Amino acid sequence: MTTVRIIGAPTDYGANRRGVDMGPSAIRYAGLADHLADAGVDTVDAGDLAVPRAEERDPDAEAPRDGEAKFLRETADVCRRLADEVGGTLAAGEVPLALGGDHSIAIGSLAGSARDAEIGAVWFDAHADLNTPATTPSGNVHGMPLAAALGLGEFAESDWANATGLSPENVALVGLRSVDDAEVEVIRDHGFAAYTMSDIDERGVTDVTEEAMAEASAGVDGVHVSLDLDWLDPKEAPGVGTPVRGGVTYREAHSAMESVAESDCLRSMELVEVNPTLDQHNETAELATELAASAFGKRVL
Ligand code: B3U
Ligand code: MN
Ligand code: MN
Repeated sequence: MTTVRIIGAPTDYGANRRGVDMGPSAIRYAGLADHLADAGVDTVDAGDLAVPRAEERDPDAEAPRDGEAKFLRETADVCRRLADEVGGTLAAGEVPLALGGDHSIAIGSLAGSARDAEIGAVWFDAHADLNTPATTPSGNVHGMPLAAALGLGEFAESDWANATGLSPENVALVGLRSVDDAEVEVIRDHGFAAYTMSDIDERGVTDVTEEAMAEASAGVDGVHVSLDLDWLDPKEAPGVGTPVRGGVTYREAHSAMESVAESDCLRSMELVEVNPTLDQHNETAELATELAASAFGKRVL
């Protein structure tokens, strides 16, 4: 039987709003372990990484200039430790499920997942997360994790961000609807498989997800699935820091996660950007747990 190891990464260093650090608690409280049991997997909870609160850090110690990455040193510290947890989980024959926290944690998940392997990544997100410290409009690292893992721009020389086992041919982005100009260029230059909401409207979410999983898994050991809850429409998932109208519905999200399970190449996963301070009755956290269960194979019959 598959064993899923739950690893909490309660960081909000990479986000523009506080509160997303409470995501791991909210997701556990929503019944993650029970939902995963329904999917027929065993779970082990590794607890949370220790993450000092942002207020305890001196914001002036490393104040970024306009557009630079904020809290990059703190993010590197969290991601190094998360990469060790994720890498160790895989080495022990278990499947890591990281709970954010903001999307910057994906830098650690990807580094850990790609430690001794070639991997692909499928990015379910309204955003492309392909900014670098040079192109970011916000300074927020949660807009950069895919660029960091691919070693783009300033991340090329990084000893903690660049996941060398992940190559651009095995990256697919699904559900795009808020992409910065610099990110459009990166997508074009690298030829990523990138599916917008229009593609989902035209082709259906199952078709698109099956193709994304096939592209990401071609010739590699397995696929990391990164699920940013702002992929869903804000009506379904109000508890996120950067909601964008026009996202997928509850049913579409489940269909996509069922396609993830059917692809049978899920290697590691993360649930990110759940912000309980913006949520209604924990419904975004509940949705995250249900979607994880679908991705790990839960079915009605
Ligand atoms: N692309 C913008 C906005 C953004 C990206 N990811 C989130 N927001 N959650 C940026 O700041 O890089
Ligand atoms: Mn994201
Ligand atoms: Mn997003």
